[in-house]
Amino acid sequence: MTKLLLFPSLVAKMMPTDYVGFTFFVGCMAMMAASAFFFLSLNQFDKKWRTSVLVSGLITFIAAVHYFYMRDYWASFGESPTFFRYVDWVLTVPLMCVEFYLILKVAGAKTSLLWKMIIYSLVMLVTGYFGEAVDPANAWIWGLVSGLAYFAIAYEIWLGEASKLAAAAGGNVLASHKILCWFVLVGWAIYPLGYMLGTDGWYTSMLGKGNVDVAYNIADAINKIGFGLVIYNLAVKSQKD
Ligand SMILES: *C/C=C(C)/C=C/C=C(C)/C=C/C1=C(C)CCCC1(C)C
Repeated sequence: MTKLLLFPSLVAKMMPTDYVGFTFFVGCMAMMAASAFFFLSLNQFDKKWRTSVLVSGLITFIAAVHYFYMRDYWASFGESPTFFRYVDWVLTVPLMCVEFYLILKVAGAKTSLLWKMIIYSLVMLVTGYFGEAVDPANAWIWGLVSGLAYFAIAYEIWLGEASKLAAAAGGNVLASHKILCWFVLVGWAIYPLGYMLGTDGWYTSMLGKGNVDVAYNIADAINKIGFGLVIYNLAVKSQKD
């Protein structure tokens, strides 16, 4: 008893078999290291590219802070930190839309394109949150609406206005835009899969249940850090030409 009072535990225990906790821990470190990398590289870029790389760093930095919260939340309660997860996404996914807008500005991208993509992403995330946290009994309906908004984003960048701007820009911008498009189509597809593993719906009999956080943590590392590195590479290349 006295021992408890003298040494209050400030850090939760992590079991060696807690692979969910492990991915949260690694997520913290990866997001922090990536942020340091992007921020410390800023000086090498001129003004035009500095903003884009700065946004890459902000995305991983915002995620790093949320990962520290989520890691502790998981360690303390053994529950999915759904609320912090969605706060993180609501901040970082619109910033990824900003990245698309910033690189397409050379071809004359307008803020209306940016707002359109931000609104799609907010619809995608708010309906996803409802399905996971507010009205899980109807998870598949919320997930479907969310999926439609996701589809709208993918359509915009692959075939819509954004793709036309990328084609007009050509060169390095077009090449990088294409890679980012693949991130959205393949990397982002991990999220709805995680959602289906974590909620109950008609798909549960086929997919079974799994840990939603492992899927989300892996997807975040791929998408946030990978996305940032594509922008970083584009900045390095464009500055050389
Ligand atoms: C850094 C965080 C990123 C890139 C998060 C992306 C999240 C998604 C693409 C989530 C999509 C969802 C669906 C398409 C349907 C089910 C609900 C969501 C929110 C998991």
